Amino acid sequence: MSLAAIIFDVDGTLADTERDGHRPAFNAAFAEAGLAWQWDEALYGKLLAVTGGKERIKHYATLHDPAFLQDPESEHRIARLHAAKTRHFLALLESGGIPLRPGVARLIGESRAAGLRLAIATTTTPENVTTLLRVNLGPAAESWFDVIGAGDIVPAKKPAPDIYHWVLQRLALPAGSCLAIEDSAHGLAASLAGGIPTLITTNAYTLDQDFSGALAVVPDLGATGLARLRQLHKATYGQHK
Ligand code: XBP
Ligand code: MG
Repeated sequence: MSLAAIIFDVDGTLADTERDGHRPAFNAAFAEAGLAWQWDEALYGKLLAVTGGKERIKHYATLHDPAFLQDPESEHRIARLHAAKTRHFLALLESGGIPLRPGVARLIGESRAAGLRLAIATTTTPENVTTLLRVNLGPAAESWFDVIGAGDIVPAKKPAPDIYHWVLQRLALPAGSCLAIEDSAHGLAASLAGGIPTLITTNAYTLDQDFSGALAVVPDLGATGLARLRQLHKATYGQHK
C-alpha cells in the first residue's frame, strides 16, 4: 500500500500551542470571570492528561474546586469560560504569537507538490485550526486540507480513535495508506487504534511519554521530510501491495 495521505494533529504537532497559547488563554478567561484559578506550566502539564478544553476545565474543577461543580449552572459556566478562552487564544494566533514548528510548512509544501492528500485530526476547536493555518500559511491554506476533523464533532476525544475514524471515512482511504503525525501518547493511542502508522514529533510536555508502536520518534520535523516519511511508511506497509 503506498502512502496516499498525511493526517496531522494540531496542538503540539503543527505548533507549540499548549504552554504559551492555550494555557495563558485559559488563565485570561478565568481572570475575566473573577475566578482565582491559575494554571502554571507544571500544573498545566498534568492537566494535559485530559484532552479537550471544556473537559480539562471540568477535570481541574473536580480536583481543585469541587464546589464549582455543585452549581447546577456549572456546565453552562464551563461552556462560557471555554468560549472566552477560545477568544483569547484566537487573538494570540492573530497577533502572530504562535508560529508553526520547524519543518511543518516545508512538509506540507512537499506533500502537496507530490500530490498527497492532507487532513487534520485534532481535539481542539475548529476555528483554532483554521486560524492557525491562515495566519501562518496564508488564506488558501485551509483549502489544502481535504478533511479537517476537529473539536466536538465526535463525542469521545483522544485517546479514543473516533476522530481518526471520522477523518478516514471522509478521506475514503484505508488506514494503512495514511500516515499520522502526533506529539503525545494520547494522540498516538488514538491514531494507532484507528490503524494508522504514526510518526511522533515530541515537545517539552511529551518528551518522556511512552511512544511504543510509533514508526519513529523525532524531536521536530526539521530533518524529517516527505522522503523519510515514505521510507518509514514503506517499511511498515510496503510489503502489502
Ligand atoms: C489538544 C488538546 C486541546 C487543546 C485545547 O490535544 O487537548 O484540548 O489543549 O483546545 P491533541 P480546546 O493535540 O491531541 O488534539 O480548548 O479548543 O479544546
Ligand atoms: Mg497534540
